[in-house]
Amino acid sequence: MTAVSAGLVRSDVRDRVAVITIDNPPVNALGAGVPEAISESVERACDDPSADAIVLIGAGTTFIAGADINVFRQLKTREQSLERSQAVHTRLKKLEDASKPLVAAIHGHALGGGLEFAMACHYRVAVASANVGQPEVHLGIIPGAGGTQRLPRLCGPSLALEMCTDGKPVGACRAHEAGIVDAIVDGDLLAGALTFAKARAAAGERRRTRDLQDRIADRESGVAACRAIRATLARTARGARAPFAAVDAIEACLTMDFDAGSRREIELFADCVLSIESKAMRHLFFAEREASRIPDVPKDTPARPITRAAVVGAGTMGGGIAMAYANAGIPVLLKDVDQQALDRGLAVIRRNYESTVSKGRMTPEAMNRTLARITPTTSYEGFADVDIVVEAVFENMDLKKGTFAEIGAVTPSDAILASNTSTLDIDEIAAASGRPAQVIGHHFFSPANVMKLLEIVRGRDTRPEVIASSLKLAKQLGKIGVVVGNCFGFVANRMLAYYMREAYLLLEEGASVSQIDTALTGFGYPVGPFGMQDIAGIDVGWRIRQHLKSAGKTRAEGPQSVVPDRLYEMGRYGQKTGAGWYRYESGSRTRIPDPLVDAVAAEEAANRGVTRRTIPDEEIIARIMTALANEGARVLEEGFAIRAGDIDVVYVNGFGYPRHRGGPMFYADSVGLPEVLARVKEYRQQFGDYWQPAPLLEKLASEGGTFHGDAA
Ligand code: 3H9
Repeated sequence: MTAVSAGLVRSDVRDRVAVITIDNPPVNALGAGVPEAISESVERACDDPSADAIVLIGAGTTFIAGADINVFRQLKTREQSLERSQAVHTRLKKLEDASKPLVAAIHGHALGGGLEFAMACHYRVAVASANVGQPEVHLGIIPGAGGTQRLPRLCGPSLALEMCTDGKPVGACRAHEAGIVDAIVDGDLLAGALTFAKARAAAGERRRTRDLQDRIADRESGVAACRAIRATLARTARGARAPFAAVDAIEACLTMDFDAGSRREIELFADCVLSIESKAMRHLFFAEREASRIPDVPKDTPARPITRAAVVGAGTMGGGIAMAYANAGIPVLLKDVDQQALDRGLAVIRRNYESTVSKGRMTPEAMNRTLARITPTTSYEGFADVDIVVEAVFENMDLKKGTFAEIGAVTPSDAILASNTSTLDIDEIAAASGRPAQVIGHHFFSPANVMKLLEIVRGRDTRPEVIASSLKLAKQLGKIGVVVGNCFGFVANRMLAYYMREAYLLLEEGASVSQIDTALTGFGYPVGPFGMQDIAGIDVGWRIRQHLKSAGKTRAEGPQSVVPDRLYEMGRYGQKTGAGWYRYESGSRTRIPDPLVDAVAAEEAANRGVTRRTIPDEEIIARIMTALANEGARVLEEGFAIRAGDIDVVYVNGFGYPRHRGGPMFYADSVGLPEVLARVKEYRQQFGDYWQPAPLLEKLASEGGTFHGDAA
């Protein structure tokens, strides 16, 4: 056995097969030096008389997770991008021309450039647990190393279009059925890959993906599939560029030869990688990972394993939280005060799962297994054995305090006591438990079993271990945890109040409900502010406002529109009552604009002495986004969010803020902080002193800085 080591890539020969091992932890990304070292190792293996075939494999837990995402930041001009991509394409063609059978052995992930390297090999074998994918659209780019040209040649245009536009990886078994992977290896991957490679060498077989034509021979139906997916994307990927560019590149694969198609891919890649959309999405990729780094909670802080949980309150939120635990395989007690409330909650949970089953996204067996993890109860029996309790009772301080006093008494002294409150003071709740160091906010977003965000609210006394455990638990639940401070509304709802304030005021000033919602969906939101409230319930906001009034507080500085209160008084709570900001036909969720609501807004405008006018869509976006960024700046300078990126992560994952805009703070940076500041000042002149620039915004704008430093 001979061995050559080049740091990031090792080579040795085993049983007449050269084994090239990529060793670039943590995910074997194709950072500087890695592609070069792979090419050199393959060349050497081709020249090595002691090897008849070559296997490319990853060290550690994965094959290759793709290009190093940091590298894209260095691309400043189109020429640089074109040149770099051309070099990668040339490299992969050379790999494909290897004179000995070249086999990629895949475990973990073969993503992006990782799959592209694998497709430039002659064959691919994988363990069943591996997955392969082209996730580039999640970074605002398209596959840039031949993926859009080789993938359709292996699996046909339909699956290639799906993989390159939704970015979701596919499992090895599906990839095998589709032709992306040639064999599934049972047992040891390297042993299986060696056997496979030796057999190809013995048969004298080598297959270059770029020569394959069968799967793309039916050009007409391929082009029709491109047309169809563009129509779907026009609805589902509003405002995004990359998914459409991916379709264009795959269409080029169907209508041009390999080299011309590759040139098209290189050009489209360059357009995408330099776009603000890609910058925004790359920012979020790193911000979502950075959110788990808390300066005063070191990485090695012990985290309590969560194996048994309890949820108190079986309403909409409590039920959704119990589902999130059950989905993650954690047994959960679900407690409510009486059997009737419990039965109601359980019926909703069952209906939710049944709907998932009816859509083919879950098997009935999996549903029964998951449901069996939820144990309903009307007592605290079993609470002595849980690792965590999540309180999700009605948003009322006295009720929450009473609940915490009870759970403090019945749970182990080191159990985590979490509150799902969205606005109430965590410290006050914590004091009632008798164990404030164990208390923390776990603010889920509705529907709690679906939305990715977990806002983790640290109280004055919360122990670092409880914070570390909460972050780890968020990952276990498939969520992104963001640690925030204990201010009114925390980060998410504190800023939302400003978003809604502007929406209400714009309505009074003359924009219609549907104009405002359409402007925001055009910006990229899945649903506008009024459509969203009709889903969440106008009664929910009304209750919070009542609570605030009695405490002598307001949610956001500035005029408080009474239009939402008027709707509440009319019994218009939203979709659940068939009318809210819109009206709904029985059994339908289609939003039908209702002139009555605009008439109420006009009446209230007259009461406040506001002259109504035609408002351009650009003003709607500018006012709402400026209000968000200005309040975000306050949150940041007051220390309730650790980083601007955390605010972005909260908004994208909690409220459907469009990913391709990077979040409210990133968007402000991309508009330019001097411009954002100028808008605040202009609005102050136009609308009143409640528009006050946040000191941090003023400071950064005057220094030429940004909220994100050099990430923006
Ligand atoms: C591409 O390939 C373009 C090509 O078409 C053409 C090019 C010419 N780069 O997520 P985790 C880091 S575009 C740099 O916590 P997991 C990550 O930041 C790329 N860094 O682990 C984190 O660092 P830290 C297409 C990367 O087990 C650490 O690794 N590929 C990269 O939950 C662990 O990551 C993708 O989009 C990278 N490519 O999930 C795949 N990947 O510890 C992106 C990871 O300092 N990656 N890091 O915070 C993923 O989806 C997940 O990381 C993966 C593992 C599923 C692989």
